[in-house]
Amino acid sequence: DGKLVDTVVGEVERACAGHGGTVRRATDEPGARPADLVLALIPALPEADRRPGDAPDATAASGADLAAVHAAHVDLAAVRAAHVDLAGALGAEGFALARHGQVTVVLADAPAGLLYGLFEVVRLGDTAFGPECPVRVHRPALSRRMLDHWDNVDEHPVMGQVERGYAGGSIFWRDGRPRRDRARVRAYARLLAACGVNAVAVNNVNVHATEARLLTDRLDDVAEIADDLRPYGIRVHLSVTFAAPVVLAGLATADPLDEAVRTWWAETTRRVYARIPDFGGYVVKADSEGQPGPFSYGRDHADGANLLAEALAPYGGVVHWRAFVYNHRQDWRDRSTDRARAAFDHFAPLDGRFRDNVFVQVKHGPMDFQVREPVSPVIAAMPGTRLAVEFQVTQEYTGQQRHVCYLAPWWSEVLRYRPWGEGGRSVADVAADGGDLVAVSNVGDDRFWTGHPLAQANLYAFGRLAWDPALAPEAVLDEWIDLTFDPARSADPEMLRRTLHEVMDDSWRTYERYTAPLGVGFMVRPGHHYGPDVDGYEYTPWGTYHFADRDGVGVDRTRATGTGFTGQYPPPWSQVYESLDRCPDELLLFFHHVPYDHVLHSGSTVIQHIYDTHFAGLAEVIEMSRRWESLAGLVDPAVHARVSERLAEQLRCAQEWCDQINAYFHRKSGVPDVRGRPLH
Ligand code: GCW
Repeated sequence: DGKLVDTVVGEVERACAGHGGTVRRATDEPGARPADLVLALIPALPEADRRPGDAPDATAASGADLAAVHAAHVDLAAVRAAHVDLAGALGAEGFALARHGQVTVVLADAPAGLLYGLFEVVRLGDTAFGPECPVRVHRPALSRRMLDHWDNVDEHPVMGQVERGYAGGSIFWRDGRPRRDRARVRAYARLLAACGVNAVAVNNVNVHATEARLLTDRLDDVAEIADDLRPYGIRVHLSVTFAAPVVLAGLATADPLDEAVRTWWAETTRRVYARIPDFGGYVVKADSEGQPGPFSYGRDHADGANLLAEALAPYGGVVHWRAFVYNHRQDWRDRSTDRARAAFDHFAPLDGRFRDNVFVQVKHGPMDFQVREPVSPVIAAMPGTRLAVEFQVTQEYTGQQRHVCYLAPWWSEVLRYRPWGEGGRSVADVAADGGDLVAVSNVGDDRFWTGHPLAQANLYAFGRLAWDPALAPEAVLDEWIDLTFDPARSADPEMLRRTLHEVMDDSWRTYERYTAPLGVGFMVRPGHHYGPDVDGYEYTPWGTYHFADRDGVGVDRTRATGTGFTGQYPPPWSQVYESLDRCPDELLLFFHHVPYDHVLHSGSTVIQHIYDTHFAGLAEVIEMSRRWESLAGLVDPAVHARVSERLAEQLRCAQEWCDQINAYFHRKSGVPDVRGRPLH
C-alpha cells in the first residue's frame, strides 16, 4: 500500500516537473493521520501574477482554501462532509473528486483510490482545475478488471511467443526467461492503471512444459513481474496446468479427489503466497483443446475448480476456471453436435457446486470471439456461481491489429444486453454482482504497444468499461483521443478529433460488413485466422460451419428443427431467437438456415444484403484511408506512417473479403446483384 502512495507522489512529481509546482507529503506534516488520503492539487500562481519575492511554489489558492486543504490532511471526514454527500465508504479503489475554492481534492479510503483519482484528474486535464470540474464519487462497478496474457515463456513452434498476439514479442518473457526490461514492465503497469486494469495473468492459458514450472521452481520469475506491477495496484495471476501434480511432482495422478493431489496443491500454493503475498490466483483452461482436466479421472469441472479453490482460499486467492470447453474433434458430418451448446451443457448443471472463490470464466459469445455472436446463454444460467465474462481485446477474429476495429461498441452492446428481457438485469449487472470482467490482452513489445496504434483504444476502452459499463463508447473514444493525441495542442483540434471519430467510431460495423455475414461467423483461414476462406473450416473437426449450399446458408439452432440451442436462453430470447420473424437480422444465420431469397427486416433479401454490405464495407475502408491521409501533419509522423501502412493492408484484405464472399455466394446461389456490380 505504501508503494501505491509512492506511485501517486511520483506521478504528481513528474507532472509538476517544469511547471513550478511542488509536492508535499501531508503524512510527513505534524498532526497528519496516515489513514487519511487526500491529494490536493493547487494551481501554481501564474507567472504574471507573481510578485517579486514570491516563492516558486506560490499558489493561486487563498489562505482559506489552503486552510481547508490542511484540514483535509488532518480530518478526512470533515472534508467529505464539506464537499460531497458521501453515502458509505469509498472502498478499496473508489475516490471522490471535489473542489474547494481553487483547490482540486481527491479523497480516498485506500491508496489505490488515490491512484485512480489522479488518473481521473489527468483525464479531465485543465477541467479538473476549473469551476466546471465535475464533483463526484467514483467507484468501479467491477472489483476485478483483469487481462489475460496469452504469452508463452518459450517461443511456441506454431503459436509463436504470444498466442494470437499481433504486437510483437511478449513484454514479460523472451527466449525462455523473463525479459527483465523492468522499465518497460513498469511503464506497462502505469498504462494499465491509467486504463483501470488491476489484475494480470502473465502466461498463456495453454500451459506448455516451461510455463508449467512458473508455479514451482520458476516462481521467482513471476515474483519479479509482481514486484513491477504492484506499485500500480495490479495483482499477478498465473495460468496453471491441471496436470501439474503429475508433470511437476511426478505424482501418479492429478485426480482432484485424491488426497495426495490435494496436499500437493495446498503445499504448492502455500509456497506461492510465501513468495508473493498478494498473489491473485490461478487461471485454468481444463479439458479444452487438448489441455488436461478432471475428465481424465471421471470428475467434473466443479471437482477440478474446487480443488484449486480450496488451496487458494486461506490466502484470499481465486480460481478463474474457463468455460470454453467443447469437442474440438467433432465429425463435420454429425449435425447433432453444436459447439455453441457446449459451454452451457457442461457448466449450467454444475451451478451451485463451485466454491465461493471460483469464477467460471465464460467467453461473451457461445462460439469464439467472432465479429458478431449472440450473448452466451451461460451468463443467465448460473445464478449460484460467480461469473467472469471474457472479452478478446487482441483482435484474433477482428483484423489482427492490421485492421482498424474499435471494439467498444460491440462490448457495450454485450454489457447492456438483458438476458431476461426488458426490465431484467444486464450482462454488466450479472458480472458486477460478485463477478469479474476479463479480456485477452492485445499488448506486446511493439513500440506502439499494440502494433496498430489505434488498437490502443481497445485496451483503454476495456479498462474503462470494466470500471463503468454504462460509459458510451464514443465518450470513451473521446477520452482516449484526448489522452493520446492531445488535440488541444494540435494545429486543428476540431478536425483531428472529428476525423479520428469518423475513422474509428463505426469501424467494428465496417469490419462486420466486409467479413462473415449476418452472424454466421468464421469463414477465416484455418490456423492463423486472418483473411477470408469461406469453406476453410467447413469440413474440419472444429465445429464451426455455415452449411451454405445452392439454396441457402446458416445454422439451424432452433428447437423445432435444429440443434435446440435456442432453448438454452430464458424467455423472451428463447422465443425471439427461435422465431424466423423475430430473430434480429444481424444474428439470422447464427440461428437459422434460410434460403437466399429470405427477406430480412431491412427489406433486403439475404443474398442482396450480402452483396450490398460487402461493397459498402469495402467503400468504407477506402473512405477511412482517405480520412486518415488527411491527418498528415496533425499527428506524430511515426504514428501516421504506421497507421497508413496498416490501412493499406486493411484495404487489400477488405477487397479480398469482398470479392471472395460475393463470388462464393454468387456461384452457390446463381442470383445476380440487382445493382449489376462485378461479382467475379
Ligand atoms: O479461439 C481460440 C484461439 C486459441 C485460444 C482459445 C482459447 C489460447 O484460437 O488460440 O487458445 O481460443 O480461448 O483458449
